[in-house]
Amino acid sequence: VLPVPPMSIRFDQAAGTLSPAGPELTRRMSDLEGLFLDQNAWRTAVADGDPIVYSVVSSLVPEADRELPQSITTIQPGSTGGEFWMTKGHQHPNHQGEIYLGISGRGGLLMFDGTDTRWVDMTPGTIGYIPPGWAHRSVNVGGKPYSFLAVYPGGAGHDYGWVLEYGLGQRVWRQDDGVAFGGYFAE
Ligand code: S6P
Ligand code: ZN
Repeated sequence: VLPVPPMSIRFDQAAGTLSPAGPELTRRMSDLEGLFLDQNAWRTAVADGDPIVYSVVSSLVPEADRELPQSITTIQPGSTGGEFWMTKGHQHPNHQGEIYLGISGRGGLLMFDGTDTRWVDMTPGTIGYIPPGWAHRSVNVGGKPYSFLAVYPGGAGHDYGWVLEYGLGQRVWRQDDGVAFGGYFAE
């Protein structure tokens, strides 16, 4: 892993880019297998153009012990089977904390420690804190793209299997007048 010097990093909000730029990632509907409760609606959305659900741009700071990498995630507005578009969600295997800063749009931070579920409304300027041991997923509950900055310990790692097995405690549903929460697993 190459060390990086002290530096500033520019975020161009209109273009959604960081410079200097590190790795970029695009997650399409097909990358979200097994995450929406309504599997038929998910399959239909994959067949119907397989839209981009979210993208992540990262700075050059490496994911290595003692470093503090950052990334900006932008989730597109939408819902599948009534469930708001969201990130896959993960647990940090080494149980390390993380902070998010809302940049634009309206979203939320869903956290689950295996027993309790917490929801933090995220609007521009909100700092959301994810304590060690809390799996987390971001959800766009608005009509425009939702972007946030994440800063996390470089050695934290990302366990996506944890969420497939244990879920996130709650699901976030689109309602005429806003947002509704429901149980994670089908009855
Ligand atoms: C990393 C941090 C975020 C997410 C990103 C995408 O620890 O929590 O940068 O990686 O929001 O979500 P996911 O669940 O696909 O990694
Ligand atoms: Zn994380």
